[in-house]
Amino acid sequence: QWQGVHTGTGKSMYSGTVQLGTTNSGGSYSLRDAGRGGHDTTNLNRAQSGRGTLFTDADDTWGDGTASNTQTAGVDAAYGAAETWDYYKTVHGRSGIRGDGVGAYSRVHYGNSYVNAFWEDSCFCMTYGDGSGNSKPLTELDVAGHEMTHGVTSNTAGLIYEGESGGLNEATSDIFGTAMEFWSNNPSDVGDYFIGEKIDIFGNGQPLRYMDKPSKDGNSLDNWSPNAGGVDVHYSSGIANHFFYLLSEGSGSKVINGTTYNSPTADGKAVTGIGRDKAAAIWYKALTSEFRANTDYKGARDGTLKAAAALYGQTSPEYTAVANAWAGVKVGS
Ligand code: ASN
Ligand code: ZN
Ligand code: CA
Repeated sequence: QWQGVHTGTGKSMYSGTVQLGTTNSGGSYSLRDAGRGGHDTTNLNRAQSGRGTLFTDADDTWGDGTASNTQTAGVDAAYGAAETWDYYKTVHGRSGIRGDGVGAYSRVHYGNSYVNAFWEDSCFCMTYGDGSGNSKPLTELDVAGHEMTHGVTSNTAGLIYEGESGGLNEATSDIFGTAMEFWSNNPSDVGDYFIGEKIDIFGNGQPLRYMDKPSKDGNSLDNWSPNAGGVDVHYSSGIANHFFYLLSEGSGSKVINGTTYNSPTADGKAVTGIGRDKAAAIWYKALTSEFRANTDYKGARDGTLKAAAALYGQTSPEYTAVANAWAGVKVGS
C-alpha cells in the first residue's frame, strides 16, 4: 500500500482548528507525523501503562473541539508536539529532542480524571491525563512544550531533578514552553507568561504558574534565598522564570497581547528587557553548552553570562541585561 505524509485537519480543545501531520496507510489515516521524526500520538483509553493505540481516522479530519470526542485530546497533543518540534528546529536549529531527527511519541487519556502530564526518559514519550472529571485534558500547547523540553534538558545539561538544579530543570521547561507558545502565534492561544492558563487546574480559572511574578500562585519563589534548594522544584523554578521574564520584557508594568504584567525586582532597581527571542537564545546556549547536571543558581548566572558574551559580546547591552535580571531575582556574583 502507498504510504505518505499528509496534512490532516484537527479541531482542538485549546488551539482552534489546526493542521496535523498524518500518515496515509491505505484506506485510513494515522496520527503519525512522518515529517517530524515519525512522532506518534496514541490513545491509552484510561490505561496507565503500555504504548497505547495509534489514533486512526477514515477522512483525516480529527476531533471536534470537545473532550467528549476521544480524538480531541489527541489533536491538541499532536499539535503541541509538532509546534514544539518546529520551534526547536526553526529557532534553535535543533532537530528533535536528542537533535538526531527522531521523534518521540505522545499518549493521551492516561488513567481516570488524572490531573497532570509528564515526560519519561524511559519510553522517550510524554503522557497526558484528562483532568478533573475527564473534562479538561492536560494537552494545552505550553504544557506540551514544557513536557517535551524535559526531554531536551535530559539530553543536554541533564539537570538533576532536585534542589536548585531541579528548579532550573523545571524553569527550562516553562521558559521554552512559553517561548514556543509565543512563537507559534496561534490566534486561539496567544502567547503569555503564564503556564497552563487554559486547563483550569484549580477550578477557578487561574493558571498553574506565573512567570512575571511567580509568587502569585501562593507557593513559587520570586527571588533566590538560601532555602531555594529545599522547596519543590516547581516552586524554585520561579526564580529562573522571573529572571527570564525580566530579561525578556523588563521590570514594571507592560501590556503584551492584551495582558497586563507587573514584574517587580528584588532590589527595586529597574531592568530593561532585551526581548524574548534574545533571552531564549541565551538560555538555549547556556542549557546546551554551559549547564551541567548539578548546576545551581549561581552556576546558571555564570552560564547565561558566558552564553550572552558568546552571542552578543561582553560589553553588549544583552550581557548587562543578564547581570541586571539576575540581580533582580537576588542571584549575585
Ligand atoms: N507535569 C509535571 C512536570 O512536568 C510532572 C512532574 O511533576 N514531573 O513537572
Ligand atoms: Zn516539569
Ligand atoms: Ca501560556
